[in-house]
Amino acid sequence: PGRIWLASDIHLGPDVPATCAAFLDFLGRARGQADALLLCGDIFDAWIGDDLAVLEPAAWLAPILQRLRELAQDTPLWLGRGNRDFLMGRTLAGHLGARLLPDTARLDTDCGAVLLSHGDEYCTEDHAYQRFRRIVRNPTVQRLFLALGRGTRRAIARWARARSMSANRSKHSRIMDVSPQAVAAAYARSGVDLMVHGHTHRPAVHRIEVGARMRTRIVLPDWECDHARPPRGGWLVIDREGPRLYGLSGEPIAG
Ligand code: OKV
Ligand code: MN
Repeated sequence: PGRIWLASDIHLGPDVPATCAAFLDFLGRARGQADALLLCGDIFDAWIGDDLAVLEPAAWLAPILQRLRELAQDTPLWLGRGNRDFLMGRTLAGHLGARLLPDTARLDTDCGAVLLSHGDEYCTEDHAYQRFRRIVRNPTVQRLFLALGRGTRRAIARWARARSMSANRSKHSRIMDVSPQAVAAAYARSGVDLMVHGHTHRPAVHRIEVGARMRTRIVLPDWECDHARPPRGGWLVIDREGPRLYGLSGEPIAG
């Protein structure tokens, strides 16, 4: 209830200072105008453990955590895990004064029920990715990973990134998008008319008929301010007036 702001796929990291700056800017706007801020995954381009980030945050990360903490003091902040920052956990949430979103959340908004998730669970055609996802989301595997030292975790992360980059080069773009069947199944299961997710980096407002009902699927934009001309990014506002997408400087985006 109230005015909800949602953003996803910001992919913050040490190599994208302009994106980090744009995100800090966004947090400043959200603090004055949002009744709640929901970050729907891949906020960070990599996350190898809350312990490292909270105990000894890197120079690029410290101001981001600081601003998130400040915002959470007067604006409810919800953190959703993505396919990259799936290791974000209760230590980070506690440190920020934020709450963790479940993988799929059914939100009660001023324009009805909304099904919210990161979106990678709908990419069911990408079998290699779904296999990776099952392995790294296994609690035992995660416990083992988190028991490793910082250097070893970093080395594994570097290796995983290199492997994934070379694998993605040979994947057809249809395979990297959501599966229409998976989306239809989620509508049927949940009964909602509005679904919001990120992950695919294909921002859009899709209107489709499922089970003789018009449904809307809003794909949140990814953020890229360091190499992209013009810079990309934005967020979704949901309130009594319905869902609306905004660009990085707060300008409305058609949809
Ligand atoms: C996140 C992705 C790297 C995709 C590894 C167990 C295991 C966790 C991890 C390592 C990698 C997260 C934590 C990262 C997502 C990539 C490359 C591709 C497709 C293990 C638990 F199994 F190796 F022991 N990781 N990092 N990818 O660098 O943030 O989502 S990461
Ligand atoms: Mn993603």
